[in-house]
Amino acid sequence: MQATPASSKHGLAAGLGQTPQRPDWTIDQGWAGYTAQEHAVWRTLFERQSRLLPGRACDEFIEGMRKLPIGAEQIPDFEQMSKVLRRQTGWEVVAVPGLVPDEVFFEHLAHRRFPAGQFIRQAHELDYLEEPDVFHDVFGHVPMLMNPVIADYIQAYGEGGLRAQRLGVLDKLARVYWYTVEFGLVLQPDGLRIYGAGIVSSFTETCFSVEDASPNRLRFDLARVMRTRYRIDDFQETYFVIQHLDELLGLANIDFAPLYVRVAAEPELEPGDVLDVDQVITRGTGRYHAAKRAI
Ligand code: HBI
Ligand code: FE
Repeated sequence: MQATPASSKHGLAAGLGQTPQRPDWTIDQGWAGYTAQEHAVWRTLFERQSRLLPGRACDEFIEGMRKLPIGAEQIPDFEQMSKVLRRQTGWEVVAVPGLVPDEVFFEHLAHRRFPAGQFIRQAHELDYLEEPDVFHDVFGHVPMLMNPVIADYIQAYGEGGLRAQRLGVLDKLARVYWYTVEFGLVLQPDGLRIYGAGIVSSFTETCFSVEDASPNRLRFDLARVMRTRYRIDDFQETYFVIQHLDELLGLANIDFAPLYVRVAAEPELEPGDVLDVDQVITRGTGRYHAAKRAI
């Protein structure tokens, strides 16, 4: 979920500080070891989001969640979830201590293994944490992995990430992931809905992204997104909107190489920029981020 660890607020993210137990950085989830307090934090987060999401999360998210053994009572057991996930889209969930090196992350995704943080945030940091915990990864990402289009798209992202690293353009591809898998919106017949895990697992950003007047909401365009920087420590200034999840599958079949060349020749864009060529769905007031800059 976060940008490359080096760019996270406090230098190397906690997860990367440790030396890995295994070369692929996976660990045992150790489900029996979760304390009552940790299950209680899960319950608080789960119940808050579950009240917010109907009418705000996309139908595919609600449907995916319904089919999974994920409930309010306890932190889900990854093996039990993986049994359902494998049958549905061939994915499984593996436990990791936190952020793992990019190439390890991509290697897992390319083989339909989703690395999910084993730890859960503390009760005093419900609304912001530096790196993806089990609530962000499991509640935010796993339901969408039940959807065949997203399942194929994220595997393609893994394969693309390994290529992008070799080409030295990982930052461009990471923006595509960020503005879709993490912070993407989709236009349903009954209105704007969330499919991005970073939003759907965030109590405050869920409403901000689809209801607040502050952010821009622009029609998704691949080259445009590749040029656009993003925020890692606050709400997004711009959300990119696709017409249907199938649009992402189209991306999985594009040869990014010529696109990387074209984008490299164009200036990078700030998160709040709006271009004349943009298809604007709502033009934001920018009030939220302006107020923060004013402090
Ligand atoms: N590691 N566990 C974990 N989860 C992530 O979302 C993640 C990561 N490492 C790298 C990373 N994301 C991003 O830097 C890449 O998507 C570029
Ligand atoms: Fe994430």
